[in-house]
Amino acid sequence: MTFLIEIKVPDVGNVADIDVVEVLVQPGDEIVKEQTLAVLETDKASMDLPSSAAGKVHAVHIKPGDKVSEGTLVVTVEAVDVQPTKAAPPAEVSAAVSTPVAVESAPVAAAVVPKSEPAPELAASHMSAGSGVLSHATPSVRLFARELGVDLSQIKQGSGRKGRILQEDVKKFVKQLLLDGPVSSGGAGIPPIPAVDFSKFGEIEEFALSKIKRLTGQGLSRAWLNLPMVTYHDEADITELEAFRVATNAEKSADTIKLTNLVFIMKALVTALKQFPTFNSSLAPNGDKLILKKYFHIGVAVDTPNGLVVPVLRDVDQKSINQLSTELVEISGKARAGKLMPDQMQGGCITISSLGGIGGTAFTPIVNAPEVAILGVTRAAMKPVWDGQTFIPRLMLPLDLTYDHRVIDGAEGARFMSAVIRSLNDIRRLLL
Ligand code: CAO
Repeated sequence: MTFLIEIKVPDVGNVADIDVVEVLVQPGDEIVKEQTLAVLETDKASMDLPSSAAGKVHAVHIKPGDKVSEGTLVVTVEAVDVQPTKAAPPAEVSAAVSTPVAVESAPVAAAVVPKSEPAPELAASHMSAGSGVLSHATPSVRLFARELGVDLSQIKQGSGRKGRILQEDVKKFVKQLLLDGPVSSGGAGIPPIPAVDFSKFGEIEEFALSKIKRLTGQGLSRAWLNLPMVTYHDEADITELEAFRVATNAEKSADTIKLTNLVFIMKALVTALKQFPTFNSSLAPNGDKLILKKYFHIGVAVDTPNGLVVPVLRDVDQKSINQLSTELVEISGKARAGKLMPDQMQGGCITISSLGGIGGTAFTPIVNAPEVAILGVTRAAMKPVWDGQTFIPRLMLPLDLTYDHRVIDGAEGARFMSAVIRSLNDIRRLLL
């Protein structure tokens, strides 16, 4: 026995005069449940109208350009083995409302139409996360986006008519994601930071980020999202080191390069790296092996007008304190002048980020991945230190060691830091 089932526009939330954009079936088509019959479009969204019945399309009652509302007849479907007196059970009515209307292929008759909520799928597939705004795209574009794993709600404005999202917009979005990394996209399922129109709150001015800032931002975000990082804080007593440094600098003629703490810290790092080779390593991308490095190249974060850059001083183990001082001045000067060559920023084993010339008591630097650790330095300060009998004034240098916890255990991190501190406390150890 064959029945005709009327499929009508369901309750779409009190919106009337919805535009019919596409009709995707024609008389004679065999359709299955949930198959999209038509695409409807309001000012804010386009939505698929899935079929609530399976069978053969008997007649199509709408065409592109029509305006429809709740209850408008969309198609009639010839179905077999359906009980004519029963409407499809509500649980199965997915979106459009279906009504079996007549027996034996009789003409469509009016019937009491059971109301159904818009199908969860109808709502969910168009609802953008969080905001409740409906995405505006045709089924083929949505299918394309789904295949690429793109959440259409993240594409704020399409370039099609009335802001409709086109396939080109999805491609552009993916391309931008690849260029930007996770910063602008949210990425890894992390919701992006919503756009805010700050001009609503007061006067604003916009500046394009420098290329260095954008690239550094990508690298930092990548590291932040990929590495489980721990930062360990301690202090080195550099009272004697400072006395030596000041005395040595006093001996230097005005035109020679002066020593700063940083070169001693570089040497102390090398000593510690030799003792703890895992700090001089990188994790293979698939995470199954550690690549140990037998060279000692140290990156130094340099603050430049265009942003942060990290030139690398090579073979620090083989160079004298004076040589390193000269090289640091040269390379940081080049960095500030924007004259570093790409290879001068490659090959680092570990990085030092020193804010000591500026101030601070502690911070949490981000590992310059694929390195596994970074040493932060802030301003040395005179502090009262208990020597067992009395407080004595000592120049204490705060150090912050951030490491990749997949490679370095907490105890190893603390031991490494202690090794660095031992060398700085007594720089004669650097000779050993
Ligand atoms: N405690 C106290 N004084 C310190 C110090 C410390 N930890 N570190 C440096 N100083 C002093 C120096 O001795 C120097 O003093 P004098 O002028 O009296 O000799 C003064 O501060 C300036 O030092 P400097 O910064 O020019 O030299 P440096 O070798 O210590 O550092 C460099 C070189 C390139 C690291 C530094 O100039 C720089 O760019 N720092 C910023 C790095 C940065 O931005 N890091 C943050 C990255 S995370 O966003």
